[in-house]
Amino acid sequence: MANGLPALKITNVKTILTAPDGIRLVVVKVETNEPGLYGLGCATFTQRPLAVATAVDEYLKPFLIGKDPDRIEDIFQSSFVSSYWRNGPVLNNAMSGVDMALWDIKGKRANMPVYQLLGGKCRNAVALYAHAGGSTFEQVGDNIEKFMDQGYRYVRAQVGIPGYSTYGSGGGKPTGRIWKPIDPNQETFEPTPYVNTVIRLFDYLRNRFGDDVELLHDVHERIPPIQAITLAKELEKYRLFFLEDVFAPEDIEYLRILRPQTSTPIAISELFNNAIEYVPMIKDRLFDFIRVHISQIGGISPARKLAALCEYFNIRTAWHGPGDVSPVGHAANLALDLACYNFGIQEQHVFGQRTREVFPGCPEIRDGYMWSNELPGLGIDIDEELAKKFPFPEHPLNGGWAPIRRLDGTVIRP
Ligand code: GCO
Ligand code: MG
Repeated sequence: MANGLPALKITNVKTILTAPDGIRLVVVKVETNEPGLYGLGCATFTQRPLAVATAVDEYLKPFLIGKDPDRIEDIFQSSFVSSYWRNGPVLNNAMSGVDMALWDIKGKRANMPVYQLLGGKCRNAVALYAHAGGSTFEQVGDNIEKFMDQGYRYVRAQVGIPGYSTYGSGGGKPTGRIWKPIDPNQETFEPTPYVNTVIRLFDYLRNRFGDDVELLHDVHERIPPIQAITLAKELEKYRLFFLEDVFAPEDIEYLRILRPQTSTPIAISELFNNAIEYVPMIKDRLFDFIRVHISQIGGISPARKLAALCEYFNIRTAWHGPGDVSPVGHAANLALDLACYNFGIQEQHVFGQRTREVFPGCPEIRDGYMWSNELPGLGIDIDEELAKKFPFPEHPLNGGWAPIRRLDGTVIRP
């Protein structure tokens, strides 16, 4: 620390784009002037990955080179305002790549896993929920049973709706009349058959399993708010662990109408980017589980504050954990899950062999739990040469989503 200036400096910031299992992942690597000392962060916004790469490579890199990587909070706050306009998914993901990498570096410097820097373990391992889908109730039930046999106490149940494209499950065995869309080539969804089928699904599952398993469901913001309220009320008797994304972010004020009507536990927020979307909802206790996608809000720094805020309102964490969170992002989820008292549940994604080879140290999943490998930092690395062998797959929309429409052709929320 000569002349009061830091000896340790950021020397490079770069994005690594890779898709070992076909899912577009964006990882940021922050390098320092200390040989071998670098950090990794997740910046995966799988529908717009190239926009995030531009934000990192063209804007954050020149802003950060020469800065002290120990000043995580200062780097977060100054990057946040360096674009003046802020809080969007692209810039938040770019900042998350850097923020997680800085926590990784600090952990390596301290020779401690990141969960230690956050206060140490509140629990030995992190309970996971698995995804069980199927085109019939029996298939969904059989898949739930398989997970229970592997030690899972929490399972998300999604069933295909005949004739429609359904989130979380393919197919759907026709049981009644199938209405044809005006345009036969479009992906179609109708809310009413979905709501009716899901209510029957949970009736079937509770009859089959009694109280042996905790059940979850993701509505994926697809239905009109008043039907979502009906669904939440009807499902109350099946005692879900949580019902996710009953409303689109644009409709969250409906939570104020839903809450007095049902005690079905509500999980929401994977689509939130901006603190003003969640802070008012938290202070009014309008949901039970915060589902934020950590890279979408800017990384570990904002997420640890959010978890602490939620703790005072007894809202539990259920950080978003699908396949389009990179293994680095899952390692960040794990660090928070272990250290935050108000942990609720963690969504799991079991990465394929290729992804595990590209990311040595990928969090271990065993007996329905995720475990820390106890390595310093986030405990995860990347084999850059191998990552290059899995470029983003060719796709007409570069990974963007095609629309889903009603029978008459009206586009809906995905
Ligand atoms: C979930 C989610 C995801 C999202 C996906 C979007 O709860 O796991 O809803 O499956 O759809 O992450 O890219
Ligand atoms: Mg979801």
